[in-house]
Amino acid sequence: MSKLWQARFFTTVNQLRDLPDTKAPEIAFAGRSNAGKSTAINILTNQKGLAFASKTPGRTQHINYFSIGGAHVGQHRKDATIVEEIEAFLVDLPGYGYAEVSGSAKLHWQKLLGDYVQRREQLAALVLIMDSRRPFTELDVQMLEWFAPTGKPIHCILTKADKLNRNESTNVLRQARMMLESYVDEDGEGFPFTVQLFSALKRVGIDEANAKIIDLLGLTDIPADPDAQLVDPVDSDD
Ligand SMILES: Nc1nc2c(ncn2[C@@H]2O[C@H](COP(=O)(O)OP(=O)(O)OP(=O)(O)O)[C@@H](O)[C@H]2O)c(=O)[nH]1
Ligand SMILES: [Mg+2]
Repeated sequence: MSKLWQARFFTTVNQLRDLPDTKAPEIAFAGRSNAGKSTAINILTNQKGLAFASKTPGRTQHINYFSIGGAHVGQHRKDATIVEEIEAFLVDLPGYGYAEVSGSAKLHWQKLLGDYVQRREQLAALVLIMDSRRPFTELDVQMLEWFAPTGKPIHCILTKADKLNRNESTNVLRQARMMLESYVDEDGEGFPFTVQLFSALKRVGIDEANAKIIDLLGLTDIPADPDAQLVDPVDSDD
């Protein structure tokens, strides 16, 4: 059992001006299309279909908000008193880098993502989801560099670690740490960047990611229940 298991669908938005007028801290999952954002949210919330996960890249095309706490919040009940009980939000962002999205739609999303991560005050931290076989693509680095100046933490999750052997996993984690440590501000200070390996399929790194997200959101987790029922892991994609 984790506090994140309380997550429920809250709202979906298509434009920055429609972002919910909420006060609770939020943590956003960003990453390339197909990297495993929605799957990670499903595993962390122990709900198979909460965030849509798919073999077809580009499925998450809106910003989806999931609320934590405020136990009686329903999808259509957004009145102020109920919204106040919400303790935090998980935000599933549309994936970037999806080749078949048309030029103008791509620009729309690129701009929206950039503006959202740079300006959203409620955003406490970013979870950067990357395929462990090809982390830190150009667009991932751009996302990192857009967000770094806010001074807020970035937790990188290297997904699909089940595709790597032990040696490859060790190497990719070490290289990722070196890459993140190479960022320093004008005073030579490092940024609050962290990284871990993750596999939804083999259930690797779930506790670590859970603890990190709970911490970044300033929540207190609820004690683990050894008898809790876990949802099925995902299907491997390729
Ligand atoms: N082998 C393996 N496959 C995974 C893992 N996580 C996700 N996948 C698969 O990767 C594919 C894409 O996962 P999604 O969670 O839909 O990816 P996404 O980042 O939300 O993609 P968009 O919504 O397009 O941005 C699906 O077929 C998943 O089953 C993992 O840990 N291991
Ligand atoms: Mg998705």
